[in-house]
Amino acid sequence: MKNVIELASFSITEASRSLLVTALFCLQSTTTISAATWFVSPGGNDANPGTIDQPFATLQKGHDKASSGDTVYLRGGTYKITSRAESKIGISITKSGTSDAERIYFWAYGDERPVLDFANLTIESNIGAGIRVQGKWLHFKGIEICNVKSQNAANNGLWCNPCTNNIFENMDFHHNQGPGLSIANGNGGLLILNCDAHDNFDAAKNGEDADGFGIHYQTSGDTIVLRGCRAWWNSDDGYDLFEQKYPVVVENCWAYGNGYINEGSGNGANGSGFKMGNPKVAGIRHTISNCVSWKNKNQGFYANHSPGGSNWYNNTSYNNGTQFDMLSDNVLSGNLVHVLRNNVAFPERNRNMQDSDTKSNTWDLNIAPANSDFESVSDAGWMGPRKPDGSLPDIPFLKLKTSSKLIDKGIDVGLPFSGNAPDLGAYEFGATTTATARSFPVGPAAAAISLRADGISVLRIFDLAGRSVFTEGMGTGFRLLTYKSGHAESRVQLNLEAVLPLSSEPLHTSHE
Ligand SMILES: [Ca+2]
Ligand SMILES: [Ca+2]
Ligand SMILES: [Ca+2]
Repeated sequence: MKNVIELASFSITEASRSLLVTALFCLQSTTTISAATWFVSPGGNDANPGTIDQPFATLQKGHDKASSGDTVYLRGGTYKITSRAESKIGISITKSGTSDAERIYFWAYGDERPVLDFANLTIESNIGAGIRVQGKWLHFKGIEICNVKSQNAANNGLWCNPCTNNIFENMDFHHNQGPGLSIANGNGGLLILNCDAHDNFDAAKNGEDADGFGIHYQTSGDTIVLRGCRAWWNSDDGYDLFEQKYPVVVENCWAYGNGYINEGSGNGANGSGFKMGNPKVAGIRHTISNCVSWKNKNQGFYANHSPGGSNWYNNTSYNNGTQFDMLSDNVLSGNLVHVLRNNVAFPERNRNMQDSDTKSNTWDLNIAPANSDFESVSDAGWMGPRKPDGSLPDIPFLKLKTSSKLIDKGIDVGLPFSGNAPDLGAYEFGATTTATARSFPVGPAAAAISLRADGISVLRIFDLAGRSVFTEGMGTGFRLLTYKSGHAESRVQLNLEAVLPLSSEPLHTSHE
């Protein structure tokens, strides 16, 4: 049974000015009577009832008990995985949710960090996985997946195949002997948000298959979005769309040092940061925007023989073997050309640009970026902890200085900008906030939004036991209602999306 209760409604009046200002704020609540909450802990027992005081021991058990709408919380600590669901699969996730508002939630509990360590598990080789996901409408959040082994080929950290309508958020896929996160087939509609993939290396294949993030073989359905992800020291490529036959959106992601192993000291295989090519089918136009790629062995941004072009907007390529390489085996023309706008190649070292529609990039404008154009060319801190909302750490690396000659030299491609025109590269000068899209489904829960004395509005979410499981400041200028669920059995689903203006002017909100 399900009914919808009105939580709060707001009207938002945006600050006027000629800046592009967009704001979207929505808050929804649905009540699902039957949703259950299950707990899993490294010290638990699968014979337990799965409560917070008597938790299960394995994610597999939590999954096996869960139904659509349920939440399976993983407590922090290391789970040594020692039994397998199938000969090639450690943990098998086959159940599905029913909709965006009623997923099955496999979440780290609060700020705790569960680590699924497969080092002691033998699984057969060749497209096996630590975890295989086949269900739909699932949401994984806050879980580390590492040390998946393989004897004579590559095995994935997490392999989602077929993969449809799932969310992977704040996950970390590392030190697996194959791709970190591998997506294959299915109907897309995925959000891969604020995830990391690093140090994946398939020694048995000389590193040829271990990409950080791989997305492949989808032919129909809905868009897959990667946002806020990092990929580094993967033996093959950071992000690879090999044989992906449906457009993908990659935005605000980083790639560093791919093609190298052993924390950068050893040689891996291909070594592209963003390998956005599909060598088989023309007319698959991916969009890659606001991404930063640096010190990868080979290309920063690479089209990988694709017979059709993609859109490359406002990316920064720094000190890669090659910066932008639009290699195709065909001569591209008409609507199959690559479209490159507002990108930075620092230094210019591009290849195979002859079939591209390229305007307002550093190389078109004869701008040679220099260290003095940036707040810093040191990447110190890039691997550091993410911000509380899961977004990438805020570091000065490759952000523009006041005096930078890259400011306002771009053209409008539909992305937010400040000043008179878009800047070149991944970071707009003067941008004070970044876009976030978040979802906060929790077990039987309450939420409160309040205004702190300093004017920062704060969203807090509590579980049934009254524990605060989420707290986040949401900036100034919001005046929001306070809500607390009166229904002990209700599930609160908060969908929050706030795209704040690239302006120092606050948003003004009032409730109706
Ligand atoms: Ca390869
Ligand atoms: Ca690859
Ligand atoms: Ca600007």
